[in-house]
Amino acid sequence: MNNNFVTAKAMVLGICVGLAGCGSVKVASVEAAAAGSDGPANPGPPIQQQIGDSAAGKKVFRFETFGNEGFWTDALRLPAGVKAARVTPLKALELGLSVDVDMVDAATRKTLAEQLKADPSGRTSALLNDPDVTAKLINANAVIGMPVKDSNGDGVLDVNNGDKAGVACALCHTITDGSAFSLPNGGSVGHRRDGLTNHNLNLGAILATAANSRAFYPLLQLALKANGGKTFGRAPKGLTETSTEAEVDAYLSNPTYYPIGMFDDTFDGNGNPMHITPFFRQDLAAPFGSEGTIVKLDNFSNLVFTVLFDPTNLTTSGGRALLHQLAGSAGDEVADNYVKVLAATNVTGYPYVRAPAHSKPGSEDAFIGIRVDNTKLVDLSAYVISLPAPSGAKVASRDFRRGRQLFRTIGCTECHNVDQSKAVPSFIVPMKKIFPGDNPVILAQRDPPLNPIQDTPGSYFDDKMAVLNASVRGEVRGIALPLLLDLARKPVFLHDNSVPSLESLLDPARGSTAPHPFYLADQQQRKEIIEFLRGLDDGNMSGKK
Ligand code: HEC
Ligand code: HEC
Ligand SMILES: [Ca+2]
Ligand SMILES: [Ca+2]
Ligand SMILES: [Ca+2]
Ligand SMILES: [Ca+2]
Repeated sequence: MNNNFVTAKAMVLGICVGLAGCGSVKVASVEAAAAGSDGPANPGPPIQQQIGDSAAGKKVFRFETFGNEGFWTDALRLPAGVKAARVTPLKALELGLSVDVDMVDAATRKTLAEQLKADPSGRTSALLNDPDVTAKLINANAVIGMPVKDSNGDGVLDVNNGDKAGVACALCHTITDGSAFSLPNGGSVGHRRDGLTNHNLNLGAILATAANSRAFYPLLQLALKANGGKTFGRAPKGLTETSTEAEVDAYLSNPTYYPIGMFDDTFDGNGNPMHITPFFRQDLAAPFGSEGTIVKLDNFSNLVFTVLFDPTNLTTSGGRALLHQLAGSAGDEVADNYVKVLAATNVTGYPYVRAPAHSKPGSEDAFIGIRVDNTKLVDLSAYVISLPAPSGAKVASRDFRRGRQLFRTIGCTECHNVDQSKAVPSFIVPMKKIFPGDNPVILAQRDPPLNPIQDTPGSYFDDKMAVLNASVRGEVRGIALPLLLDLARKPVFLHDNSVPSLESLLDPARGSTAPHPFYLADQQQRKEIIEFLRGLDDGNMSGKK
């Protein structure tokens, strides 16, 4: 205990190393931390969500598209690309896609089980190597997150004969229990486990498989004239409105540029994919987005449905207004170029997701001025709030307890709660505090409340926040607190995937100016706190397991 105390004190001071705001850390809070605390003294205002019917919300989560199958099938042409590339079920699993075994017909299930018995790796399974089976699985709505609609109204689902496939929340936010099959580092076949992050999803490669990946233009890493042709992101060169399909595919399918388990959800022309976050217990997670832009869950969902699942909506007057507000002439250029790309690739009849005009265009309720059916949005909220967190890993109770005590005493609770059944603190951790090496260059001024567009060269950590950040709602540019749940399953850490393990996250070797520079020098203590983190769930805090 005494030992811990000394380390604790040194540690709290250690956290300050390299922090510009270090001088302003109050002595009182240092002492409180040394004595041990369960969470930040001022966690910020509690955030309430509007909720509807969770049973109805389950359908929304799994199958609702609001018409985005028009974008995915006619503009991006994903099913055509899957067909042309003769994607086998095994290949689909390698891309990280999952299959809902409950949607697969009994005969196919039986054949698969027999073939897996003969070769548990699945490599020689005739079924898993047959591209026609891929279409069959898609048509059965068994490929998770790619719902097929009876677009031609003939009562049959067939994506190769007039029907369209879209995208639902489940694509990124569901895995299976792998009860029928699980491909190492890939997808699985089994019963759905909604809300859990699909860490193996290779979205970049999936998007590249589409026949017209250029239709994803606003969400690619671009070089814009308004920015003097400069680009930022993980690729050395930005794409343009005249980049070929092959060039776009080369960007998307390179995991160095578009890492696995990540999605670039910002239409800012920057290549800034971020790791998919958990989507269970969303009553605990606000504000939403790693940068905390959005306070209400239904508003976040509306943005996903209206813009991310059909980015052609960015070419509407509401979409253009948002792009202009966020990025001025660069935003206008994205919209203008996007129209050119869509014309050059014969995309017509867009936007596909249409929704009524909202009374507060530009607010977080309707960033581009439209809002899909509110009942479905709040039903969805009810469902993802009802989804339980998975149980923490089984860890040695002695380590768990010692790790928890360390967590309480070395400064972690300046930001995080110990008890993960409590909502995360709602404040935004300012960039300089979470990333002392932040040293941004101002790229453009904007109208208040928006902060200037800025970027720290040489780091990806701040890229997500360059254009879109919590200054939209008058908050600072920084990072929102994450759920510390399901951590044992996480292969990489921090929103930008920059840290390969918990061991590395907490190892002072990363240095005092790195993102999240909160360390334990003692290896044994590091091990204990890691066991605590891995063991965390939303029910084990009082149980003192
Ligand atoms: C293509 C992959 C993908 C799909 C599909 C997807 N999401 Fe996400 N989702 C992400 C990523 C990546 C993040 C992390 C965003 C960040 O860090 O800012 C995320 C984060 C979120 C968050 C924030 C959670 C938090 O704790 O901050 C919410 C809310 C959310 N998604 C809702 C939805 C809804 C609703 C749908 C369906 C309409 C959906 N998502 C579909 C990739 C996806
Ligand atoms: C100044 C506030 C602050 C302090 C102090 C702090 N954290 Fe964090 N922590 C954050 C924020 C914000 C994130 C999200 C960062 C991101 O995703 O980029 C985070 C992320 C994490 C993650 C990664 C979660 C994930 O899903 O990748 C872990 C684990 C973690 N913190 C543990 C700790 C531990 C252990 C300590 C004490 C040694 C600590 N934190 C101290 C603010 C803080
Ligand atoms: Ca049909
Ligand atoms: Ca392609
Ligand atoms: Ca982006
Ligand atoms: Ca940067």
